[in-house]
Amino acid sequence: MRHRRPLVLALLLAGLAPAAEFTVAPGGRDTHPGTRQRPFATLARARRAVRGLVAGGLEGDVTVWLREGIYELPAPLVFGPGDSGAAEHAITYAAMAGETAAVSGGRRIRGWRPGKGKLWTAHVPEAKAGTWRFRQLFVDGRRATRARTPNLGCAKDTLRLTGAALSKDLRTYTLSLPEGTVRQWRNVADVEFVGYGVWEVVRKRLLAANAAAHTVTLAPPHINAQPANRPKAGMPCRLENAAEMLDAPGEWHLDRATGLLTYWPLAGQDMSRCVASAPALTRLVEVRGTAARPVRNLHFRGIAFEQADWTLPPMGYFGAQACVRNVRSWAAMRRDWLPESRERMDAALRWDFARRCSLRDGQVAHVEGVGLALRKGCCHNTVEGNRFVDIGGNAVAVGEVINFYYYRDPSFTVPRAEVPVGNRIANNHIHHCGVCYHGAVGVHVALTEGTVVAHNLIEHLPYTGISCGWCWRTLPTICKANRIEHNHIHHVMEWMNDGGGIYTLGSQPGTVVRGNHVHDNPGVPGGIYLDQGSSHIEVAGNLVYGVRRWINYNNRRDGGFPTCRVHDNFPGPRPGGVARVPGKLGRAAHFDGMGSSVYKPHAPELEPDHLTLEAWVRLGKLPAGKDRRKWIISKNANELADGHYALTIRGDTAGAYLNFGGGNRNKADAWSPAGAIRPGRWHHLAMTYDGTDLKVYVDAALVASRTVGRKRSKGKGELRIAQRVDGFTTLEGDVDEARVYSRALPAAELKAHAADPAAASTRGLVAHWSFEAPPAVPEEVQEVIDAAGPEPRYRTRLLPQRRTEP
Ligand SMILES: [Ca+2]
Ligand SMILES: [Ca+2]
Repeated sequence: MRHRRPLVLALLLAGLAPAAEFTVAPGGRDTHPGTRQRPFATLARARRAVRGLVAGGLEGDVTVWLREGIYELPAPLVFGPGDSGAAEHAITYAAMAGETAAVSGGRRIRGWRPGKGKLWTAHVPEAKAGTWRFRQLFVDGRRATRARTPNLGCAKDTLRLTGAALSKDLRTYTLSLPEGTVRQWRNVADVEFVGYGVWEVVRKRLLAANAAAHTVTLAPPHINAQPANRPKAGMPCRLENAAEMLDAPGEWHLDRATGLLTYWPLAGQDMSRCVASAPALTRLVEVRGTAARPVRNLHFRGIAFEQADWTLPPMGYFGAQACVRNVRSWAAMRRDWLPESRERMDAALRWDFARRCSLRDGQVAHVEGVGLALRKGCCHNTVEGNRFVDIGGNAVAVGEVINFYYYRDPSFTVPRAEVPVGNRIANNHIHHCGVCYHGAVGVHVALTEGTVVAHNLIEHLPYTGISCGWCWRTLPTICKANRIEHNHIHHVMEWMNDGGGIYTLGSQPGTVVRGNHVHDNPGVPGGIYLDQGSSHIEVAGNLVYGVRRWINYNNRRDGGFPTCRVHDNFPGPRPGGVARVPGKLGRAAHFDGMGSSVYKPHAPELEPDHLTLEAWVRLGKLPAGKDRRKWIISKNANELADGHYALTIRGDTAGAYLNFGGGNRNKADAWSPAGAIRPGRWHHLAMTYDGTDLKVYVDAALVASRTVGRKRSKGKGELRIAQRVDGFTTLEGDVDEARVYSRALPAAELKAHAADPAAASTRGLVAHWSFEAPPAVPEEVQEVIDAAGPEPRYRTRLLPQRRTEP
């Protein structure tokens, strides 16, 4: 290094630190000096070159540039203290500007030949030799489906267990399946059972199958899992990984005994040209510092990390929560709280004792396990501007989960050096993750201090969006001062229940859940969920709609509830989200059947003794399914609630409800004959009540009448259009010129309305929706939407899609 001194001196005199750089390119050589003109070929070689600089003492920043291409790793890249930057000098591995560099654990699979029918095959000698057993296959960058039954995407894509029995000695686990689903599969030991519990899944290999008895036996060892997620009659499930299950386009199977890989290409895929690959590694990058020598100031920028497997353990996977699995039986675990009771799913990018490091503007994709884990002693790291997509487990996990000493010994504390402090997960786009393990979450913040999860766009996940905390009691832990703010979370909870857009656990003094925009999550309860032990948490300024329950308190019994401050939130209807379409008169509202509705708060004039509800309604298709009822206009909870009134439809019939005192006994309803409503056509619907008769009209014709003769009892609930007031069901269709009158309009008047929508009477009119202009979004609600953003705000660059979407 001595010969560089004059240069160093000159730069220092000029006020500049000397920077070093190396270049890596797929066409390079590791015997090259690593310059732009003569680049290295591998990242390991570049790391060795950087290590030389680190050993000599860094004198400036170091950058390793990755030129365009795929870097297949022979082994995980490990960055230890010898690869660390210094407090003032950063080490950065970055894709060259405008170029796409992918670091991959995958191996190309070549030699595809046409096989039987539409199948193609390739030989994988390493599989036959037992050195490579992969669980994922990607064809032109698209995840192929491990042969399964029932097939992915078919109307009934799960089976239901008809029974499950685990012997007392935990040795024999037998599951009963519907008739015709169990076969004598050739490689039965490779077949896996996947069962969907309430919020986690079970995945187990089979030991045997009995087609005649419709039963399968699971491969030991077993545990008696958490009751809600334990196999039992009625549990939705599927089976996968038998050659006999390969019966649909997109499915693949690897026969381990022969090394024969079989694939049924999707339409448009020509296997003589497609790039097929499968992961040969379970980890891609490890940052492996120690408490005494953390790895500092090390950065990864603009790089796509792709293709890592996660091997199913011999016991299989009994999910506890958020990709943490139970390895001991539920009862024993609760009795002893042993630290070894639970284990985390491993991550493709796994960091320990990383300080002020970062992962920016890159991508993590095509992983079976967790995407990125910031574990023990990771502090002040930044994960910003990345895209996480097609990940089997959690996209991002921060902090430790297994500190059962908190339960066993309340004086227990985690050594300060191990506490993850001040990590920032911001402006990432996390979507279509949890694809292999549906109990996965987008961002899992476990026991941490000062983690910031902000401005992320999180969508299309099977379970919770952001989960924060890891202790089912209110006892103090290291967990505190986390900030979950201004995230936009939608279409999560697509498979599982008992979770939400944002979910918390345990005591977390100083934690805030603020300004998040959460909507359209079908699973229950779906909004913001303060689960067991949640205490000392502030929930403010969040906008939540299109969910079953905007906030759910499961911390009432353990005393957490009174310590939380929940204020100034915006739960309720979709802000301005009801689209306008050409209507019967001017414009109409189009309701999407996904929770959009119009609401009006309670007002005394909406509770007349006599009333008329009328509206023009046009349905693209008639409601189908088990319960075909839809509420057009309704007030006061539901038909069993005191004071409820409603104009409704049920399939192709029109109807009405009234309730006089609450309960089924006090419910009155009337329904038209079948066929009253036809799809694609505007109908004028009305219900009237004159204190004696409840009547229903379709296109001004009286189609149902019922004598009730009771005085209306008045409610104080809100009124909704296109949704039953309690959110139970939502109309999909168009509604125009909806009106409420404080009198029962006679047939002649309704006839005039039906003949001329512009000529409606104003006498006794108490409410009218013409749907000409979308309602104004209140300023404070618009601020929440803008702050969270439709896209992450600070993302500098989205990697070009080199490959097809999953
Ligand atoms: Ca199949
Ligand atoms: Ca109108």
